[in-house]
Amino acid sequence: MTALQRRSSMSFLRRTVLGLAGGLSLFALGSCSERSPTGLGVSTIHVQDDDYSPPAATVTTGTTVHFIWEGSNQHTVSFNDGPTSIVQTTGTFDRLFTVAGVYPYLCAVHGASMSGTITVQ
Ligand SMILES: [Cu+2]
Repeated sequence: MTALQRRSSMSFLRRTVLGLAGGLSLFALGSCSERSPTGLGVSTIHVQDDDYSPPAATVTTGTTVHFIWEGSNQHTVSFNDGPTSIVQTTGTFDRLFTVAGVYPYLCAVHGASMSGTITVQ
């Protein structure tokens, strides 16, 4: 390998490393950005007094939906098909969705007036 070839392969390597670093920082920025509260890909639902925000969310299969309690009243997240949180005023509840479908849930304390739906595509 000539000195010129070595220099040009080094600069190629440097460009590749810089390119990767640039790509990774873009990826990091993307994953930190706020997602639309009602659109595709929502993964966090806020459990408030006395509703869920947003009440309807659509996610893709493989998404874990993260419920976070933010009010001061007691609430649950209780899915019609079984999984349920405990009654609590603070904390979180996670559910991983691996099968497409519509998953209604409600608060066992407040009943149908506090309900939501996760649609998994
Ligand atoms: Cu409630």
